[in-house]
Amino acid sequence: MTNIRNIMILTGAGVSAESGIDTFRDSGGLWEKHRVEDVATPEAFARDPELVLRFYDMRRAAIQTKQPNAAHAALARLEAEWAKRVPGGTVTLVTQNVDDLHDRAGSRNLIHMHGEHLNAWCTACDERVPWRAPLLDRPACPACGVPALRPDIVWFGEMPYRMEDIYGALREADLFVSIGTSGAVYPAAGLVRGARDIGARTLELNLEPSQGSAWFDEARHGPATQVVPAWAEEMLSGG
Ligand code: BV8
Repeated sequence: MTNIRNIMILTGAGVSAESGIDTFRDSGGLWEKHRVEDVATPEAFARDPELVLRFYDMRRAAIQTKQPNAAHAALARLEAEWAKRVPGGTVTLVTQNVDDLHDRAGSRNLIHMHGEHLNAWCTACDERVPWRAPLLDRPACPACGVPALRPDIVWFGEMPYRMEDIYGALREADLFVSIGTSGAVYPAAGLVRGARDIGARTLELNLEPSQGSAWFDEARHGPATQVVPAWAEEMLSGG
């Protein structure tokens, strides 16, 4: 792939599946065990905060026992080495995932558009604080002391984070790559069309065709820990 300077990468639950973190829609996925509207909406939190806090306490504890996999590592390496191969070139990683595996793998130019498990958000003073412990027992906010902490997660009906930064990087992209996502949730699922509109090449790396696969110039199907390192190596070796 020649004359590619700026790469935008969008990841979803599929990139963390081989680290043992449940995806959402696959069989046995999170949404099979819980109705979205019962656990991932502001209305659900108002209606039954205990159910929602227990759901996120379970997932927050679980990710702390998991490790980044070869796909996370390959994306961090691509980011670290791309500018050496293409002076001034950029790699922007936008993730829908709320786990910290991209961060632990070393990705830096990283946008968590749907929030992070390892942060808590105080609805009294609007502070976001690093958080690893449960929230079910309604602990006091370390900043203002009010017991008003909620998961720092973008729920359905809430505006995703840093959309201006995401659209800004999309406008500069020469290549848009979607990895491990079903393309079911917006505005994330609409980014590939934005990429096409500005003339960027589009590539899907996924276990199977996603709901948006028609929008991609190219698709490579297989487990992320296999297709992502091969693609990253190809990009870094000028393939
Ligand atoms: C909003 C945090 C206003 C919570 C999440 C337009 C049309 C229709 C509906 C809408 C629309 N615009 C907005 C909506 C409503 C809604 C929406 O999209 N609903 C859907 C269900 C139709 N969107 C919203 O509410 C969004 N907010 O719109 O605000 C707004 C915004 C902007 C501008 C103006 C107004 C907020 C959405 C965010 C909700 N929060 N996460 C939590 O995690 O608990 S979404 C959550 O679900 C994830 O973050 C992710 O985004 C999505 C799950 O999708 P994936 O990550 O793709 O996972 P999935 O399991 O589905 O697929 C996994 C894929 O991996 C599969 O394809 C599988 O084949 C593959 N795979 C599996 N194993 C592997 C693999 N691939 C490779 N290797 C493997 N080993």
